[in-house]
Amino acid sequence: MRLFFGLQPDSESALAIAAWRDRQLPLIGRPVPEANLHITLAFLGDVSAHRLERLDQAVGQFVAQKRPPGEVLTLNQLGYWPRPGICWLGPQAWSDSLAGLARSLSRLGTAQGSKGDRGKYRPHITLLRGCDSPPPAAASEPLFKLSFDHFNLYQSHQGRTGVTYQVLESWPLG
Ligand code: 2AM
Repeated sequence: MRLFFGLQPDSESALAIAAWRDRQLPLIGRPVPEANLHITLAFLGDVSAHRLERLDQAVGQFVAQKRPPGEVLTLNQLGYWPRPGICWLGPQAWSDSLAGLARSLSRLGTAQGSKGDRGKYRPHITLLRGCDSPPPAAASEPLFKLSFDHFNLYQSHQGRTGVTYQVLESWPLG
């Protein structure tokens, strides 16, 4: 099963972000469907189904012990990564608690056989995929303030018409 942990923008924010993108950015790549907009906390990749229950339990224990706080992110920076070819929206700064949560979830995934993702954590929402050039500066700067009171474990399904993300489990923040 292809899994990742992430934060889901509330539906009003997702709508506003997609509308901003569609108005402000030229079509230099494939727009991510509004329903798929999310912030990855930790990408696990393939984890076998029989490890899922253990992963669930381990995350439940971690949350009960550490009580990770709620998070507020101000998304005001547009970025471009040439290698995956994505254009993204992210915060300029984020809390140590968010970086710590991402690191802990990645470790809990590795303990259940995930190969993980070794890069440095940088929260972002991918807006466009398949971009071979950076986006031009937008006429209206993005500014979205998002609050998160839970995080999710998602399963990624690759279908004929594209990818869909299914929430398998959620845990509270704060
Ligand atoms: P991205 O948005 O920057 O592409 C589900 O695939 C999520 O996990 C995506 O948001 C993706 O980030 C993230 N992810 C992180 N590392 C990945 C990898 N090696 N392969 C695919 N997705 C990855």
